[in-house]
Amino acid sequence: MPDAHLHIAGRWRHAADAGTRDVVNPATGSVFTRVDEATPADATAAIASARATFDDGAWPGTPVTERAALLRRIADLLVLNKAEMARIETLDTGKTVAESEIDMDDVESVLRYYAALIETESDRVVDVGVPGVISRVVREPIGVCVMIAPWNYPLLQISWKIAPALAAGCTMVAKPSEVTPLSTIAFVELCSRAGVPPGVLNLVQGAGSTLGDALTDTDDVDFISFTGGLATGRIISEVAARHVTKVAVELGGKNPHIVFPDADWESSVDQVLTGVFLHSGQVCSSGTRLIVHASIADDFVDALVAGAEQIVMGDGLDPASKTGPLVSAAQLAKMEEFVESAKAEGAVLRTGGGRPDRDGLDPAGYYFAPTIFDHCDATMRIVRDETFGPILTVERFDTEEQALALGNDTDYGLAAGVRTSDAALGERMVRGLRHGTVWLNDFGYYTPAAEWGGFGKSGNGRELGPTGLAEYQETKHIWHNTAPAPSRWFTSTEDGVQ
Ligand code: TXE
Repeated sequence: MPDAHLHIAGRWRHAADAGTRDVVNPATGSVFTRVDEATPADATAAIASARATFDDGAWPGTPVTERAALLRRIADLLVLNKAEMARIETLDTGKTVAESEIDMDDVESVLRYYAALIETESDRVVDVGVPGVISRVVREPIGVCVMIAPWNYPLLQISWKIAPALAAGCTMVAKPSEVTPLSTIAFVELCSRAGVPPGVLNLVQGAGSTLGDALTDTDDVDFISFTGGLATGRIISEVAARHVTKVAVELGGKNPHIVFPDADWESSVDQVLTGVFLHSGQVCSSGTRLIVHASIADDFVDALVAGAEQIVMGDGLDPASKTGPLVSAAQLAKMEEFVESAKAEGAVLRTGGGRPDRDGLDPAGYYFAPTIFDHCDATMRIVRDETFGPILTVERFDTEEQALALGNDTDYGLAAGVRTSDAALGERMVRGLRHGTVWLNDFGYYTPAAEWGGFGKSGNGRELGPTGLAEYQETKHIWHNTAPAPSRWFTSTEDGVQ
């Protein structure tokens, strides 16, 4: 890790006012390091660096093969440093090292995916039917990009932005969450070592509330890619609209997991549990809403309660831990508040609901037990709002139509799961569900080659896949007349106008 944490114009710097922020280990609640906290002036300097580097033209004009090779060198360096990067991610987020290692593998995959994709891109030739005219549509980098990322998958989420932006030839300013800055700092250092030119990838640290305007309320930015909460997404979209800046926002979800009575029992119990309790539920695609057929609901919920109570919770650095604490005291307080509101609304608490009663957990860590509320309905706040924690709600249905209606009864639309052994029923459901990703007899998986993003208030734009690259590009139509001749529109001899 560098000893200064802002990266502007190729140099590591401290904040203009020398300010810093404490970084807390969620497993212990204690401060273990500090990072520089940028001022708005630092953020403006970072934007200026990205703007000047883009406008200079050297980086956007770099041959595609060189940009692809650079992405692969970053991936190679990440692999070499995987253990340390995973440890940093765990210290910062609380997630288990096994999860952090999977995150690093996924970051590697996205880098290699966009390296390969950019090499296969070609111009589109358009036959305009005019002799001598060569017409083609080319893609060019969109320009200066601002990337604002959340704390649940700090490096993974920002890599979904940095990898396609580098592939496309953009310059950028990245801002990780102030809660989890460390892995992005370490990653930007790897990028520099791999040869990312100065000014291409700038980095600032700090709270969105202080840096947000400097990063978004400007004409110097061409694209803002944001992943985070709905309230922040709204603010950023409004600010960007004033500048007609393109925006893509991923704003989480309230994701249904629908279980029909003919679903495979063992995998359904297993995946409903992992779907909601992995990473203590701090996953935008977490399957927090179980929608289960009434005929199996009681037995199914009993099996889930038994499974939830066996989940080994602990410090993410302990290899025995299967899930870690919540990321912050604020998230813990939010879960406690959700539990109270669910009880007040009449949901039945079956397990969890507070701090886990287990030996060995640091009392100052932000642990919250896997929690299941039965007998919920879609009017309850616990069912409508994104909790972003380990809370499963249970709703029951009798007919296919009811299941579909419940699955779509959400303001969000990021992800959904359906479980049935009837292929025709499954296909009807996956086509009927208004969500950006739908799993049939699986849950939670993704690939860098397929688009990720949401319907409804889960946001707009897509990450990953070819669309995730296109977000960082402009298209340009080039009309080249190889045999120019006058059109004589205004000089026609027939009109006698010579
Ligand atoms: O998010 P914020 P928070 C959801 C989840 C969570 C809630 C709030 O429900 O409980 O959002 O989390 C930056 N201009 N998700 O408060 O504030 C901020 O610094 C520019 C879903 O942590 O949206 C951070 O880098 N930037 C989600 C990023 O926005 C601003 C993942 C996200 O923080 C800003 C995380 C501003 N005005 C939370 N204000 C998902 N989609 O996966 C804040 N930021």
